[in-house]
Amino acid sequence: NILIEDARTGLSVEALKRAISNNLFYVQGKFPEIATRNDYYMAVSYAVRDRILKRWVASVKQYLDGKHRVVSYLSAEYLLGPHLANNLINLGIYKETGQAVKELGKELEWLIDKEIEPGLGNGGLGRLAACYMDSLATLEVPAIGYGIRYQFGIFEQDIRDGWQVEDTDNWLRRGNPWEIERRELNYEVKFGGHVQHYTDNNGKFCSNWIPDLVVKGVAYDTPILGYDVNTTNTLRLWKSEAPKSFDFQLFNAGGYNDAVRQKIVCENISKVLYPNDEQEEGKILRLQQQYFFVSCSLQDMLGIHLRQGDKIQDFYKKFVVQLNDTHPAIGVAELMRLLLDKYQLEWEEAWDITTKTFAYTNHTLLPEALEKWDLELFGRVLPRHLELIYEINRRFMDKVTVKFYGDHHKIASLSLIGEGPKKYIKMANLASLGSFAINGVAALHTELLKKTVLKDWYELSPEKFSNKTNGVTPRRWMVLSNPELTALISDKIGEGWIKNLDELRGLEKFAQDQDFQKAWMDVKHQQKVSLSKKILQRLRLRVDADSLFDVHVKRMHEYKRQVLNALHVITLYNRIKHNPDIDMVPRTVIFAGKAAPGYKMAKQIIKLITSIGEIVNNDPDVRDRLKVVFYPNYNVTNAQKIYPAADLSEQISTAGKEASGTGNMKLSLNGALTIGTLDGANVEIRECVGEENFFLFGLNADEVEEVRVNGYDPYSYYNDNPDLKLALDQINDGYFSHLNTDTFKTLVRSLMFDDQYLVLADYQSYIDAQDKVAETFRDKSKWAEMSILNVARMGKFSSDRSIKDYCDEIWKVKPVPVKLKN
Ligand code: 26W
Repeated sequence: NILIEDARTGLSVEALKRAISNNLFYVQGKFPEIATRNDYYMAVSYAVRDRILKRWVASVKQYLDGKHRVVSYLSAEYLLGPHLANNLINLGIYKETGQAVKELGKELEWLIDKEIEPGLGNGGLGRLAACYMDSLATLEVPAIGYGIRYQFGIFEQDIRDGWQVEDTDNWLRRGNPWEIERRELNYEVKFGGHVQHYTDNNGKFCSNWIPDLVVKGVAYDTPILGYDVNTTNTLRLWKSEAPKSFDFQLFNAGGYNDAVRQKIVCENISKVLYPNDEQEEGKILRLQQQYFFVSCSLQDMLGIHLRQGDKIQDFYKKFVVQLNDTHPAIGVAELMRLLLDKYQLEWEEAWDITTKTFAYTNHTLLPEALEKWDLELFGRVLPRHLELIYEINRRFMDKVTVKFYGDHHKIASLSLIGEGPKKYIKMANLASLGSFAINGVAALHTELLKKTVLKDWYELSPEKFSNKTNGVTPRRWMVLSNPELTALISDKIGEGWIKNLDELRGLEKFAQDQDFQKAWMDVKHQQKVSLSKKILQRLRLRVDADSLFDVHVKRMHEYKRQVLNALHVITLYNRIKHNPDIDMVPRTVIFAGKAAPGYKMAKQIIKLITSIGEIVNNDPDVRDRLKVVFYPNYNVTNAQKIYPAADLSEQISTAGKEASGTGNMKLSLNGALTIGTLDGANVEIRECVGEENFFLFGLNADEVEEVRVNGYDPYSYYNDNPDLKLALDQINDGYFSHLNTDTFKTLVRSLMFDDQYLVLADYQSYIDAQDKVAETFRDKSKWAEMSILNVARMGKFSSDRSIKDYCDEIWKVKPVPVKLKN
């Protein structure tokens, strides 16, 4: 018995070697002489998956049979990153697998690099969902993540002539060994049509939704294994297809072409991820995507619950459903529909269950990101839900009108329906009303939520509100991406920190130790050399690994102020031009990030950065003192290579605009010091690492408000600051664009006469902070000390801490350890 178990799923080098060969032969029908790199990647992945599977089965059995509450995370995005290396680390067999692969004549790293990452997310929100899945499993919390299996994830970015061009992300083209297709697990989802009302034999008022389109959602499961535990949770992503019966009917009626067209319409729903970050589009397909995955997921949960023989009334005891922003907020109306129309509950009972089930996380304060659906469009796609939302709102408005009698402004603001030239549905209001808990993602963000976008909701139900500061998983963002730093840290304080990040505190006492400082900076240097090689390969640009690596990586957005950084680069360049022998700290300024394809200004900013790079990098006067890099196609894979090499982390958003940020945490945990504003989680990072280890600049959120109220005049900043004026004039006059004055016209105008994000107001303060950075960097020992202290004090920003807080304060769930039986 034990022998068989070992042969199939043993963790020794021998067992792994045999498993890889077996997979190559029996699963893929290949032998070493003809096997390709991808064949080997597949074989290793299947071998690893086999080892995860028995843990997965044990986990599912343990908590779906038992009486444990399960966390259901609803998210339109999961930015998972490559699986193989992560699973090897979480299983604890990285070394053994490396050895096994070596003995088969291949290199593990070479196979790991072959994986195409699943880019099923845009940025922060999607990556947070992935970190949370890792922490839920590691903390042994029963959880299911639900989402969409987009056939095409976030587009791939290429840079041509300095501009961004997009290419489709065909991530499934070589197959996906990590998912298991579950054809038998599928649900029907209705769209469009109309609703019939009738009274049944018992005199009960009933509704019958007659759709004009029915789509089938098929489950694809990916195991999410925790670190150093058996717990393996499920990420269940839905793919849309045409239901067999439906096209069959059309086919029989002679409508072959119609049947084929229907099939395409159905499959389109999970075809592609919307590449917009913080910008609402209001497209029908997007609403269809949201409803599609939420409906499948709720039907699935109800099925699981009822199969266990439990009462429908106890649904909320079995599942707590977290809404990752408002994208799945339609779930509130959908659960009501299912409880009323399918399970025949009374309104009050259904509403009671619904509002005990959902909790809502808000991820943004930007007004343009708030989801609103044109009411007419909404009614065409989801006629029954429109009725339900009207009824939810009618009952709510009855109460609110009494409570806030005469305060029309407040009543209108709380309404689920917005009035104007066109009526619309406010998803944040639906989420807030339908949830028992509402949270922001950093302390400042939560405070601003209570004061601004959700003010009226806070005044109505203050007890629902709490803060849950974001976190990131140290497994992927330290152990996996920075094995050298991991080894150095573990050598000093043991490996406990990987599961209990507060233990990093143990590094504090070595912060001034000369030998440790040297080892610390050696690791950093090694990482910078690696990244330099990548930059040389990818961009044919030579950068100096001894220079200060100044890293600004995130989605391109005006509020994130990549332009402010670009102005600093120009200012440094002008100092060199003005005084060619100037003694300055050499810098490599590294940018990376995608712009939403329709976001003109963000694309122009990319062009600005690449154009500055072209001038600066090729100017012989500059010598090796300044380099500008735009690293293309920023994704999880590339982020893992960039973070470890950073000396300086740019977190320079306009105060009050970045909800939290999570790249700030990843960079800091890899030893980068932060230059930043008092925005999002920067505030808490600074509190933790100590103000003396953080380069602060700029207006705070209150001052930003004040400047705006008093009438902001960017032009006066331009006029009064010669360095700023010179930089902007150069951009405007075509200094960086072959004297073409059109290229950056809209950008410069927007900065000088509008400047929504107060770039000009913060310019001088930023330059001063950057000068302080450079001065500090000259003192290598001081820098090392700050960097060590910085890492030592970052324990709070583990996603394990975030998830613990959610578990204790919102979900009320406890760990359920999974034991393996042989
Ligand atoms: C509907 C268009 C759209 C798409 C995505 C609007 C808004 C979004 C997301 C909410 C944007 C997002 O990713 N927000 C980021 O969430 C992170 C995780 O909480 C935070 O760290 C970032 O500060 C926040 O910008």
